[in-house]
Amino acid sequence: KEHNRSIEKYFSSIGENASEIGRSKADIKKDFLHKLFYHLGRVPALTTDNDLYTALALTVRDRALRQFVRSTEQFAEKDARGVAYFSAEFLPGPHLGNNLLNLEIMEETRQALAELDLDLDHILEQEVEPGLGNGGLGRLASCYMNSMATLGIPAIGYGIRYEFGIFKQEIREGWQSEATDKWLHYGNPWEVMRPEISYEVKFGGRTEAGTSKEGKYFVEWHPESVIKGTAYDTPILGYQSNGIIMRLWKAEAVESFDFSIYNMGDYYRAVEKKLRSENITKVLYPNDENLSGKELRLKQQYFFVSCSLQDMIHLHLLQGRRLNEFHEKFSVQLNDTHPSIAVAELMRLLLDEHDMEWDDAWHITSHTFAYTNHTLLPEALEKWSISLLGRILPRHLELIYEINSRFLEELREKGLNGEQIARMSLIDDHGEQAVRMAHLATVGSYKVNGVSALHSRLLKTQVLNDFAKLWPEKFTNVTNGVAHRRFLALSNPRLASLITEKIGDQWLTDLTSFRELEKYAGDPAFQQQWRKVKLENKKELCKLLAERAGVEVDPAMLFDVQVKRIHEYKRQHLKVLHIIDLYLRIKDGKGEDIAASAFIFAGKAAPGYFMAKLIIRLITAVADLINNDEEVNRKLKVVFLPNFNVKQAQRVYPAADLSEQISMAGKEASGTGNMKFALNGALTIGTLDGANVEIMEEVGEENFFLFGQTTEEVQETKRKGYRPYEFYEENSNIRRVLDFLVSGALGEGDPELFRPLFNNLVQQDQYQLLKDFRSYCEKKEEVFKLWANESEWDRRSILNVARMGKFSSDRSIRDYCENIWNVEPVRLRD
Ligand code: B1H
Repeated sequence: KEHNRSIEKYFSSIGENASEIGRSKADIKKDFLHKLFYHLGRVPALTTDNDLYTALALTVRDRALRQFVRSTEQFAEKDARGVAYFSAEFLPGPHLGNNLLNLEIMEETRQALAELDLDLDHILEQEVEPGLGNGGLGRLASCYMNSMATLGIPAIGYGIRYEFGIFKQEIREGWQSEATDKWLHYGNPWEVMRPEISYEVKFGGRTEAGTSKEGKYFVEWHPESVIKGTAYDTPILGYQSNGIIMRLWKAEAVESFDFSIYNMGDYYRAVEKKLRSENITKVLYPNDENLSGKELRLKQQYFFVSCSLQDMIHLHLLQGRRLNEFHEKFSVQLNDTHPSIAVAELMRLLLDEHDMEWDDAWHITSHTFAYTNHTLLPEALEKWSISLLGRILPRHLELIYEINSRFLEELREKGLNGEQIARMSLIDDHGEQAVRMAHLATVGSYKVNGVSALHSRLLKTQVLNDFAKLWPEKFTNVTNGVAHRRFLALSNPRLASLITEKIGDQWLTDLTSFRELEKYAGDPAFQQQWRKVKLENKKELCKLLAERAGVEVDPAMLFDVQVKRIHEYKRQHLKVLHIIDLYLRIKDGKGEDIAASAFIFAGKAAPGYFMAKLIIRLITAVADLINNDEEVNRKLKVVFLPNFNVKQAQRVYPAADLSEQISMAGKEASGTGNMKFALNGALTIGTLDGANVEIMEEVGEENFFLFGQTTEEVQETKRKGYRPYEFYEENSNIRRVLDFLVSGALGEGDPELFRPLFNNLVQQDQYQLLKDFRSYCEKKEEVFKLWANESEWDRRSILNVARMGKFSSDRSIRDYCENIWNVEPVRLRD
């Protein structure tokens, strides 16, 4: 402690003496130049755009780290209970703009740069975002990081530092092609490498049981290999004060990597094997709700979970606490089952490495974890085969068997029958034996939640029904939310200032204050300002569409937008079928009632998901046909915007008039894009699925374009034996559109190109597009009619925004704190 005195003195001066790291224009300018010359070593003539970006990022990172250091000190002082958010995915989006917003130095920075003849917007454009997630699940984790920081929750996010994130999507001859995402190519100014924070993670080998001299049973794991995980910390800011970190682990070889290579003379073979071990954190699996069951994926999951738990135990003991109170000091939130091997890993650490007895270890473990389920899709429910688990994690397989046998015994004592017990077992005995990770997570957690009211209800009544009956109090709901500071204040500055002019800026920390906008919804002058903002945003998006997709769009058109991962259940092709229907009507000379519309799509398809890729091909084929047809293209445009990511998303939501949320009811767990659109003033056309239900409840049925079957109706249709072919035969509209798919009019004249889609819709139509088609088309007629009534459209748009208060991730995090974490926000001193 003694030798730290002067450092401590300096630390507290950082807090007291604001000029140490100033927020004024002059301070920012001075620090920026300092970074440019002394950190990057650049002479002015050779300075690149990336240098300017990096220098500014480093300037801002200093300020972000200051917030983090101060928050951490205060959390420690209070000895507060904290949260560890375990997630295999994070999608933070560009950091720079968001950090400037949260530090409230956007304008000072803009001016400081202007004095140097530099343009902040141009510098912001340079940032390559970390694409360390697939879609909604990863983005949710990042929204939650911002809200936890804002609310003063002692929290840390743990994940994987993938060297290559989600692939870069390019469109070649109408098809998706994938390029590697080299996001680290120019370096990453936001992270701090922590070489001293590293842990060893074991893989493979065998276990050996024994009894100690004192007569204690123990198990030793003799692994085949060991890998080192090193921490990389990125500060994540909350609004106005607090900072927390996202700690991502990178895999590195250790010297004694492979115990089977005894012959140290075989240097090259040893090095080669070592290098292979670094593959663990090379690349993000791009599958999204479509599992691959790959060995490397299991290793990734275990790797980051083991590093994170070891780190937590280390911190806990460092603070002089006893391991028995681990669960009193931490709550660990499992973001889906991807980190659920943590249940077995914490047991292993407590039993094998810290000599605890089973009952104590189980008490701690089952009071530490809470599990969020994000999907009911059967193909996305993780299972790991016993043979793979036994080979990679032999000790964990033993522990899972032991957890299971104790659990099943409990069920027997409760009088459950054999069928029920088999259904609930952690081991699936159908076909190749496998561990059901959702069951492991449920048994090992003290709370389980879904991500919208509907989804949580379906989770309890269907997928985890047996568990919900056994432990009703374990199950709860936390409806998702979005970081409204990023997705409104930062990305839609025009709307943000218009709103602030009217109602003040308290909405930045309390989105429910948007209610005050309701009284202006019918005000013609306000409506006009509202409309003007939207138009300006649309003009900007038009530039992007021209640049990235080569399509010229008239900003006066109705911007009808569907952006999300491409998935059959999300039904992008339902929208396409409707576009074809409109096209054919116009060709027939019957298009008077159709509003001039730009149909905008964006989203990635999993590289191995044939149908999803074919849907992209269909969109680009329809776009080619329509955009090049002089008879139609003043009325309709179709655009596929390539490589949808957070950066693009921030330009799309502010410009949308209509938000498409058209999944088959019961399939979309929540959706979060639906919230971002409505927050930016788009009206929604949607089914009663996921959080759409709650959005409609909030904004009012009369301000929402509802169509399609309910979840119950969908299930009833299926139960009665759905025959899509009957719709094809009986509905001439549907027949005309489907026949068009295989007529040779699309995609270079090959009538077979879209045959698989045609066949699928006519024969199975798992997601009941044909059943919902008529209802969707009818709702679109209503949309067109309303679009003609500008002032009524604007009124509803304003009401939508005014009633979005519930969907801030600040509210979600408060729900987690109250219902799950039992964590109190710490009010921070500045
Ligand atoms: C969601 C996933 C997901 N649910 C597996 N499940 C993955 C599953 O790489 N994998 O293996 C990746 C992602 N993602 C989404 O979560 C839901 O579909 C959305 O409805 C929801 O809004 C989002 C956040 O809760």
